[in-house]
Amino acid sequence: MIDFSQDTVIESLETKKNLILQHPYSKQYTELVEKILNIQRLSDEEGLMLYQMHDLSFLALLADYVNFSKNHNVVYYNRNIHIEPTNFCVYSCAFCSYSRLIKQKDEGWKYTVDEILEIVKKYDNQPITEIHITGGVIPQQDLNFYIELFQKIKTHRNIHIKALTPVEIHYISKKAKLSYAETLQKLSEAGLDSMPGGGAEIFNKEIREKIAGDKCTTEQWLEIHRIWHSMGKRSNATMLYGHIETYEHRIEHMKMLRDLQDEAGGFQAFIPLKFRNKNNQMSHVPEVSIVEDMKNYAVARLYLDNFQHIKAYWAMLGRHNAQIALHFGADDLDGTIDDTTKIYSMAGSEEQHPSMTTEEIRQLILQAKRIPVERDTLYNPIQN
Ligand code: V47
Ligand code: SF4
Repeated sequence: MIDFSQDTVIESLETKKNLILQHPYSKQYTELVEKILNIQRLSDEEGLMLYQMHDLSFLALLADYVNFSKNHNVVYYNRNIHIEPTNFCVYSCAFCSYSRLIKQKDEGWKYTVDEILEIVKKYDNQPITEIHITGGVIPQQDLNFYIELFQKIKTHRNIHIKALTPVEIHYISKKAKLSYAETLQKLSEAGLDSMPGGGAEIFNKEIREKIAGDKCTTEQWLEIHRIWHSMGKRSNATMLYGHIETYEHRIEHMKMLRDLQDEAGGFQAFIPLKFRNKNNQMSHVPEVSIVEDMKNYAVARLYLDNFQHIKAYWAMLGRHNAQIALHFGADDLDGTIDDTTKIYSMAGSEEQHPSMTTEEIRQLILQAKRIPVERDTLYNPIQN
């Protein structure tokens, strides 16, 4: 357990509250501010109102207040690696810079179970606590492939496996002619511990149709997480923002997540993913500004009252921008990664070889005047 001094927490919350009340915007938004200070749920209209505010300093104060009341001064990170079993994909999402169609066979990779095991073995002497496994979707990497993979990893090393989004679960369960529940049960028995948040993109039907029309639907994405949570398991949720969606679509997306969280309760972190426009079918769509990114973190923190953690995924945002996000409601930076993911470097992220030592992550957090805490995937602090 992390030891928080109650006095410090109350004193600092008071200070933060006073800063908010002294801000000129407080007089303009009395009702909204009162709700936020009392940690009450915001309506969709209030969520939109936040998106329409121009003053970043006010949003930062509000989001920081709510984050502080939930997570105090702590910022979490973990030691993890990613494994992307293939970048071939039967789907063709317009924003994806990474996938290759099966016919483009010279441009991609497709690992066997044993090749993946060799990657895992490279980390035998390193204290990583999580392997994050997700990638393209192909017929060869079916349910049996993942069952064998998870069993072999677990036999080799007892490490948390966070793997497979609903996009993959939907595909492999259809192919195996099993229900989602049966598929998830088999994967869980093989060693799947939790699910990452990918594949959510944007839930609005029309926009989803345009950017990710051929993969699992919004309802299927939500249903798979619902079943997973009913098994007592945990997962994350993402939102791909800053492309052709509107603020209304973002609120609609977060509303669906908030409702599911009320019902099923297994989401740990919400992870806004900024659309990066290099090398994909949507390269003509400009990327949004850092101002927009920070606003989005703040609104997510304020609107998603039943999510404990908001993750600023530094591999996507760039480490220095992620550091700033810690003042806009984010309390998690994700992990060390060790240059094991290509999704964002191929889409043009400033992090072309995402890798940080724990010392570097801790420094980023300390520079932001927060307390770094290493966690495992389920947010248990790790004592070093
Ligand atoms: O679903 C793909 C996104 C996601 C682009 O749960 C893009 O801890 C922006 O979900 N621009 C996969 N985004 C990554 C993911 C994730 C990452 C880190 C941590 C966790 C977690 C989950 O990446 C996809 C898609 O939304 N993505 N291409 C792009 N051009
Ligand atoms: Fe395939 Fe995922 Fe890329 Fe879509 S985002 S094309 S499902 S790898």
